[in-house]
Amino acid sequence: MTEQRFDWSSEEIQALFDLPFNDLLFRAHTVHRQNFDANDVQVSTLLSIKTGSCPEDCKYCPQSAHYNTGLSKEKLLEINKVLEQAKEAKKAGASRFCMGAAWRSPTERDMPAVLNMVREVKALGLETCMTLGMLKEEQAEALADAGLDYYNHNLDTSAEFYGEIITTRTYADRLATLEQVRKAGMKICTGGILGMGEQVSDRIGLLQQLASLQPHPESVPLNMLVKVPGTPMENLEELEPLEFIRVIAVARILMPTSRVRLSAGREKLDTTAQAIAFFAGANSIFYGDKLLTTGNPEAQQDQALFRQLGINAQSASNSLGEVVDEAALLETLTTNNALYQDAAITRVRSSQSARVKPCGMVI
Ligand code: SAM
Ligand code: DTB
Ligand code: SF4
Repeated sequence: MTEQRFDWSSEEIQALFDLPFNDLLFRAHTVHRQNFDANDVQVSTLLSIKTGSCPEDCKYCPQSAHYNTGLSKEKLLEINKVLEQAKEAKKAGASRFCMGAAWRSPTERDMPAVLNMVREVKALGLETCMTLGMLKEEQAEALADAGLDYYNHNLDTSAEFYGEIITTRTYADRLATLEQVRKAGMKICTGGILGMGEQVSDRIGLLQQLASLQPHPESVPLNMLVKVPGTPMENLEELEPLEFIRVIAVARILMPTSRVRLSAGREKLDTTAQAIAFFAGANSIFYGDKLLTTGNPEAQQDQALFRQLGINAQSASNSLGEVVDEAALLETLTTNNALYQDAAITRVRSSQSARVKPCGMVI
């Protein structure tokens, strides 16, 4: 394992950004291999449990009530709808189910329903993650007691640039919630968005802040801005994929044992760019055709990508240590899921050597 550091200076991080691309990639991939199976990628599926009309003014977000993006206001989803989606996600191969709400913070009235979602989704054998906005100490404790594994709360950018993106809360508010999450004993999922018009110094500031968290966040989602019409960021210049990959590589070097997630924006990355991102150290993705309100590559497309690259999807049952029942899996694939009724089934039937993951993802 690589030594973990929490005191990276901005000059040291700048020096990594300044490396020739091949040197940076070689270094990041070396760190990656020292700490992970380089062909293993964790897959999470997202569900928006409460969509739209958020009081916050995050300039990138289609769900902010400050902008007209055509989203209709929705109530908190009922538990049965959440469980339906969670079961589908598990069947399709996700190991973690991430539930997101367009809230500044959850109200006391919302908490019982949210806690119930955590308990019920966990009972399906999935890891659980929620992103609900700012948390008070008691709320973080209640989520942890219900069995929530991860809490997502992104820092989004540097402290310096933050005020240009969001005015309704502060960077310090964000850090305070992460502190509560840690204190309650949950794992932290925190990262940012690239392509919001930030300088390289802001990317450095974000990564430096993330890498100063002790221990490092278990999960670091790096999102490429999804430019949604109606938001103030809809016409920003497209982020160059190689610049995005550079950020992934530096994140891998700074936080050697964290899962770095190639998050929103994958629809804009072709197969080659995604392959390089995995080489640079990304080892987690959002899987399923929808993020919260915007699109994501189709599951079938990701399965093809994983097959092509020889990537193994870390699965729910894997993480629970269950044994694979290939007959049951084949039954699931043939009867329940149109997604797999082509090459995947042929592979399971015809080949002893087909790498069938316990989750049902055939690659
Ligand atoms: N309201 C909660 C919050 O802000 O923490 C949870 C939901 S919010 C949609 C979760 C994260 O999604 C944000 O922190 C941001 O990083 C990401 N996000 C939102 N809109 C995005 C966009 N257009 N492109 C990329 N990432 C986005
Ligand atoms: C994260 O870092 N990215 C996800 C998740 N955490 C909650 C959200 C991406 C949202 C993209 C815009 C949308 O679909 O609404
Ligand atoms: Fe609300 Fe979260 Fe969107 Fe900001 S990012 S507007 S807090 S849903």
